[in-house]
Amino acid sequence: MLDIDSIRKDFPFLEAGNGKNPLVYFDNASTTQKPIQVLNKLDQFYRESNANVHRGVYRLSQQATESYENARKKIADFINAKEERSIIFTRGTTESINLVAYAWAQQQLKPGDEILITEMEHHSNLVPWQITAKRTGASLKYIPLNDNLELDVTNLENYFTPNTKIFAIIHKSNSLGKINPVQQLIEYAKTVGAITVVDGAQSVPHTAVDVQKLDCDFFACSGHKMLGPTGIGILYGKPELLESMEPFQSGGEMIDTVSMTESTWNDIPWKFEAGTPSIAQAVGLGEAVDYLQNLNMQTVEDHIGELTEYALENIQQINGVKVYNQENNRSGIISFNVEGVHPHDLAQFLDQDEIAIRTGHHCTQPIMKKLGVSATARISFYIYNTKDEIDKLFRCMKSTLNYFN
Ligand code: 7TS
Repeated sequence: MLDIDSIRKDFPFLEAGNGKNPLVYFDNASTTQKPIQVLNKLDQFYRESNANVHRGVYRLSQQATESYENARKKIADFINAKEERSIIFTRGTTESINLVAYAWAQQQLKPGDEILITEMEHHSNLVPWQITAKRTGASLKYIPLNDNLELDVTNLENYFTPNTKIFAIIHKSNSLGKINPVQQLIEYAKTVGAITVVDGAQSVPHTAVDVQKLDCDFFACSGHKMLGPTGIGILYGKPELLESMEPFQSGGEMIDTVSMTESTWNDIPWKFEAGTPSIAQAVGLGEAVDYLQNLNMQTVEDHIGELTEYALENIQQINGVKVYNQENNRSGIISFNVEGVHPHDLAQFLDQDEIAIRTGHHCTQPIMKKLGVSATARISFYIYNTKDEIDKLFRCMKSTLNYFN
């Protein structure tokens, strides 16, 4: 079990509140708050060891390089990547997926090829593939959601064909909390020879991910959704694939030799890290990973699962609430609507009690279309959330609904 009292002491942000009420923060799928350990690490980096990486021979530059590369090692361990050179630092999941779309797919695909995604994707794992399809002449197909809002995995041969060259899938849905059977789908994708991309933005913060076990070709995630700073994310790629690819962006850092007419490329991962990277942010993410590992990811997952079950049980007792996707294999994220109340109005009322929930389409407009709504209210949990906070949310929701009725 997590020691929540002790964890909450690490998050001064939660104490601030609006003067009357402490903050109840239920928008963790958007971004998480940062523990004091990460804040201190960033502060210490800028105060004591700020320098650019991979350049100077002076002490500070070497220290900064060491901290930056050490963060890479921590992240490789965290997702069980076999080699550190598989870990590319990016700005986040969005940039990681774009890297694969631009530097792999747009170089490889041609008319007749197929890109396969799902109807559950965040726009970050949809729009880059639409653009890629347009540019290459490949066609974009998707695995649809069934009436239970699960991926229809019954007749996979309908979606995977010998022309499927790339299969990109969301690991855990940011609007439904659904955990997809990615391992099974990756196995299937391999039978048709497709390259596989997993959007792990919502899975890595909640559960122990093992990229070797998944055996995906690429895996993307964001630091800021797992206690780390903004501006830093990860693309994991199998080394042989990364080696075979052309660079994504170009300039300093990513080169080996440069003449006035041509250049050769640095080794991976640096071939994909053009320019000065987000150094302090990477170091901060390394600290966040240490924090999560100290808690133990299984314990983190259990805590989030327990909060989800508790919330799902209790939300049913509120009149007029419709919860989307209550079936199995979902955790951490609950989307719902209340009859007769626009989710934005609900969120504004809750905000007066310093309760932060997300409303909108959650960058998943196709899912909203499937649900037949333009927006939902969404609560999403993390390590510092408690059942008391859930009780408070539902108490406030009930009084808000009384106001409307
Ligand atoms: N993929 C998934 C599944 C996500 O949930 C998000 C962000 C992204 C990709 C993009 O991540 P970024 O760090 O590059 O922006 N999801 C959300 C959300 O649910 N609310 O705000 C951002």
